[in-house]
Amino acid sequence: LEMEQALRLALAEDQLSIAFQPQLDEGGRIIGGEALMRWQHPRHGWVSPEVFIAIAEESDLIVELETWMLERCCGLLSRLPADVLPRLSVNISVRHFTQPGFVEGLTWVTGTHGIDPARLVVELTESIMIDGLEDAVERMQALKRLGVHLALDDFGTGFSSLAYLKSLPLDELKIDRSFVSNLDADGSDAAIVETILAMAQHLGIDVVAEGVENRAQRDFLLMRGCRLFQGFYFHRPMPLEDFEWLLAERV
Ligand code: G
Ligand code: G
Ligand code: MN
Ligand code: NA
Repeated sequence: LEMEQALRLALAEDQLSIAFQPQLDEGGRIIGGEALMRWQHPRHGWVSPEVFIAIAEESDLIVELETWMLERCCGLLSRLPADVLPRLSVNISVRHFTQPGFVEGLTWVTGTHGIDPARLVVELTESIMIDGLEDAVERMQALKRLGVHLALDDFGTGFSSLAYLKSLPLDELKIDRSFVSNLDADGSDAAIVETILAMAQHLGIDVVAEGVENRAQRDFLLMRGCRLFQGFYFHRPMPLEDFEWLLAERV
């Protein structure tokens, strides 16, 4: 509870920031970025998002944090033309996703900033199916009507049922980095990644490989049809200023 209070204060007192990790196509061109929340506590320093996101998710505080995040990201999208920054991905927790008014909120924030909703990628995890597949599909369809793009994050680590995939209105799958990191060492993870890529191709869903840390992993993925990449091999998450420099360099 103490931490929750500190986090509320952090939001009010401007201790939160956003790190951006570029996403690249097969030619090395930056096609977007993932926005990741950061918290620098005045005394304790950087607090891991694994820790503070989990605490925020215990209450509606996560809704406030992600609303702040969406506001910032839509602001950035409106400031940068689509040829400089085609898209931005934002993580949305299941608690926020199932909140009444979530779709209305997104409609409002994209509308007030005058951005094309298709430039916003909403990253969800398999936990959105916690209340059942039908509820999740219904909510996702409402988002699709607004025009935002939908990605399934950490794919392969949750439910891991492939059957539901065809019922979800997804634009993108993000292969969890645990599979990518074992590509060199582990034959079975290579098989899993190949299967995910083949399946996504059949379903017409884009795949982003996360956690790409070396060239061997990139080459393996590329040879099997992966076209979108994110990971330390290319860029680490970085402050907005650096991200904008990088984008300016590329144009
Ligand atoms: O950012 P890494 O850089 O350490 O992020 C750790 C975890 O925190 C990841 O699983 C990431 O998805 C999550 N995360 C970062 N920002 C947000 C956010 O705004 N909302 C949610 N739900 N998760 C976030
Ligand atoms: O769960 P989600 O995919 O949203 O989390 C993104 C997390 O992955 C962030 O913590 C980010 O810092 C981390 N990340 C991004 N690229 C790499 C990578 O190449 N290697 C590792 N180990 N982590 C990465
Ligand atoms: Mn993510
Ligand atoms: Na992920």
